[in-house]
Amino acid sequence: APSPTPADKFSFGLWTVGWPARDPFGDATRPELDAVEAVHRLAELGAYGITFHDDDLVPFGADAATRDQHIARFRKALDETGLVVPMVTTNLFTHPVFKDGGFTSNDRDIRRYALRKVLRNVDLAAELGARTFVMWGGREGAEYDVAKDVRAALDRYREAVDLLCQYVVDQGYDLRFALEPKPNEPRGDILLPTVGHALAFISTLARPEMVGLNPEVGHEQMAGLNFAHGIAQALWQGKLFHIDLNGQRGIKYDQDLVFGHGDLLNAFALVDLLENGGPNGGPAYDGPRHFDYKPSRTEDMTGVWASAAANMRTYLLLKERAAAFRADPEVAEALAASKVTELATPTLNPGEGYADLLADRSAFEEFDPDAAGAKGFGFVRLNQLAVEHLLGAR
Ligand code: GLT
Ligand code: MN
Ligand code: MN
Ligand code: MN
Repeated sequence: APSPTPADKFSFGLWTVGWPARDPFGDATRPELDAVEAVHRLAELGAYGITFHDDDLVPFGADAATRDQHIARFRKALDETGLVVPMVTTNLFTHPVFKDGGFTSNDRDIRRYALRKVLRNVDLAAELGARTFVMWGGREGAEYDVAKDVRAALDRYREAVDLLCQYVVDQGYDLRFALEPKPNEPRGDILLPTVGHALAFISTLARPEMVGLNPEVGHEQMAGLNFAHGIAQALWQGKLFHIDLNGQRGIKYDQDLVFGHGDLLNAFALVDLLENGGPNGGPAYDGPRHFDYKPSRTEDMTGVWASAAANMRTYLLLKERAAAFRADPEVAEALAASKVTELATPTLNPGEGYADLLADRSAFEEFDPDAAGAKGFGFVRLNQLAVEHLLGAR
């Protein structure tokens, strides 16, 4: 595969390569990474963007002068490397004050404080030219059903998102919000647990057009869901504003592995969807290919940079394999034989309504369901062709 270049639009969270690998059971295994070094190393590896939480860049509670200093050195590194900041997000989960959530904490003063923290960071996002503002509500949830009025919590969630949209409109910022679903961890149950829940929530907002999704591979897979299907629906509804790529092996804790180091076949389908848009062609997504992974705790700093490169290389390899799959005449023939392409044909004829359908004897009276039911679709053969392309055997 070719080496990554900024044209590939690969971006990384500062908290990913910067994770010192502290987990609930063990201490950090790596030193803190300076944000300026992260910018330089990622640029050298061929990334185009870097993203951050307010508290990744400026320590929580720092005074205004310290904050300005941190932002200034970060900006200088961006200018030196040409790296951009396509997305910014706010940490509403680390400090103890957010232990019952930010926007949906039972404590009203904490909710007001959370809104102020986000508003301040929205200004910074706009100042740095970010076009997407991600909101992962990791602490918005509960462990105990009787301890959270979920309907009131959703009212407060909506109140928060509506206020933030109003602020962006009034300031004239070119910024959209992307909600990131996750089913659990760190809370026992998180609100807006899946792509589907979040899409339904967005439809109730005052300005639904300003709010979309930032789905993460592992988060949907933690719920046993098909990530490529979730992304297809988000695209179908015009809601794929951003994406968090990583790897996850089944229903367990959030692994945040390198992209492709989990369900590789689903990763293949995902890259094919993003790049080729499915059987009828055309790129489906042109936003950042953002990696939200954690370099495993077993790795030293050499391993951190190797894993960062691995995310991009795996994506490009899958892109190459997906292109070969789409270009293979036998695949085209198998897709047609499996009627994959026939699904794009509307079920009714142009102008046809139920009266015409009811009058069409071939659709029912003369239709032979037993004969149709006896015919195979050939999906296994088609999938094997995908596996062989993925394995480099074709
Ligand atoms: C945190 C979380 C990620 C989110 C980040 C954005 S924070 O690391 O685990 O999935 O994308 O808030
Ligand atoms: Mn995750
Ligand atoms: Mn994470
Ligand atoms: Mn994420």
